[in-house]
Amino acid sequence: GLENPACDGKTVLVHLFEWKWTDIALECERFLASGGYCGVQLSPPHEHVIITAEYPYPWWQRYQPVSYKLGSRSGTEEEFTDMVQRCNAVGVRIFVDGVINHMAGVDRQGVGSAGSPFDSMGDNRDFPGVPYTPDDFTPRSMCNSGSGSVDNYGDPENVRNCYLVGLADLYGATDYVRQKVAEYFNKMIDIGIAGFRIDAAKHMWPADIQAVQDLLHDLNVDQGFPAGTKPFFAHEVIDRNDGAVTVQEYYGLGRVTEFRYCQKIAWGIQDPNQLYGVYDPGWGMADPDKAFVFVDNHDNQRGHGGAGDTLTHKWPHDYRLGVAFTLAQPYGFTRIMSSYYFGDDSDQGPPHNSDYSTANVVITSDNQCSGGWVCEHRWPSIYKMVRFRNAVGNTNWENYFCDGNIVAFSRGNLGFFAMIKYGTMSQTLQTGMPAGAYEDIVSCQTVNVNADGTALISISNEEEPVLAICQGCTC
Ligand code: LM2
Ligand code: CA
Repeated sequence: GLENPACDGKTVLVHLFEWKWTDIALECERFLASGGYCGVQLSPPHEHVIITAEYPYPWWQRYQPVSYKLGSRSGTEEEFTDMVQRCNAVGVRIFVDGVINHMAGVDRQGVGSAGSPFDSMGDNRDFPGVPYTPDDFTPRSMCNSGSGSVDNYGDPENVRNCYLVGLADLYGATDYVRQKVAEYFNKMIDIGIAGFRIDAAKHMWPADIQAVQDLLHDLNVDQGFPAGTKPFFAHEVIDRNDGAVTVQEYYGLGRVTEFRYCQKIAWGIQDPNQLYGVYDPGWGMADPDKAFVFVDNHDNQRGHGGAGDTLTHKWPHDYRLGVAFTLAQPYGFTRIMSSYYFGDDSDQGPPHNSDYSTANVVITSDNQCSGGWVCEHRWPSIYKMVRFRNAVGNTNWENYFCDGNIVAFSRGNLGFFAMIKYGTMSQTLQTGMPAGAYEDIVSCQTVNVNADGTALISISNEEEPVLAICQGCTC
């Protein structure tokens, strides 16, 4: 379940949440290419509202589009293009967070991040930067809620035709809206991006998304994509068995976010006996070749959409285990979260300079980040497991072992993974691997596999209690 035609056999994306384009270009060149990452999910690149009054520049201002100009808190169109070209040059692909369900909230007016005026107050729907006018928004008569906002997740019409948290809902059934969105997407495809995360896909009709996808260009061959490659899609559908809209409705459009995985992995790290059932089709979870899987995302790590039972960087020990396990097991196409530090304040924006412009990412001498950036994607047991996932491909998991504390399994005969929740271990286990000496890619210690496939498996680092060997992998 790992296919992404834009990824050339690589199997993991990283979301560099709120990073500037200039920093992402550098990160492609200095780390991601050699780290084995297929690509980067960006924060939304479109022009967005700038919020200062009720809160200074919250991260979520970027989920309120003003136009499709490529001028945002992360940088200009020139910087965007330079990033895409430099990342493609080192084989790292760029995936855009597309916010196309809505524009700014109905309590907003002013000037956006690229200088476009807009007025979305009350019944006004004026977005000259696109341009959109009131005709381009879902008629109020199509929404059956008293407030005009989504308030009944049991009713698909309410979910798709009403205004999500008061955000002016685009009328995606119209040719004009479809064309404007496709124009925006095609511009970025022509620059050289590889695909999209579709924000709030649950709040759009699948047929309207399909109509946009039908208008899209193939990926840019001059940027190294094979001829005839369609853009990759991950549709954000928050389905936790708690509403009328299911991920299955979006199968025809690409991959779908699997938020039940976030719960399942958190429960499984809590009680390792539950880990083997982390993919549970009986629970409605998306098919392996449709699921887009992650331990946490920018919303649920801070109590926004789909939150509850979520592991994050705030519990580094358990988080490492959760991400390492996720990368080791076969289910889904995976995305790693890369965060900035925040306290109890779920509105707080990224690290910033005195004028609130986003701060540079700082790389330390031990290849980690500082300056307020967490960079989970550089944590050793995380990025090394990216290599493992690439190496084991589509193999099955076999030789599963769990004693409630140690969890171990092989991936065909290409790789073997072990982790321990508490304490250290030294135990003989079946690795499923051909006899020979391998290097544990996490600790760099040697693992000797015997002729019968068994090996003495030792984990002594309680901070990074993960061991992985794979064919063709070195530490
Ligand atoms: C998403 N997926 O479906 C994003 O992942 C999520 O981060 C977005 O919400 C949401 N959909 C809309 O794109 C975030 C944030 C909300 C925030 C919106 C819009 O989680 O809290 O809503 O972005 O910026 C904010 C205020 C809300 C207000 C609204 C409209 O928090 O109180 O509603 O703006 O002004 C009156
Ligand atoms: Ca909608």
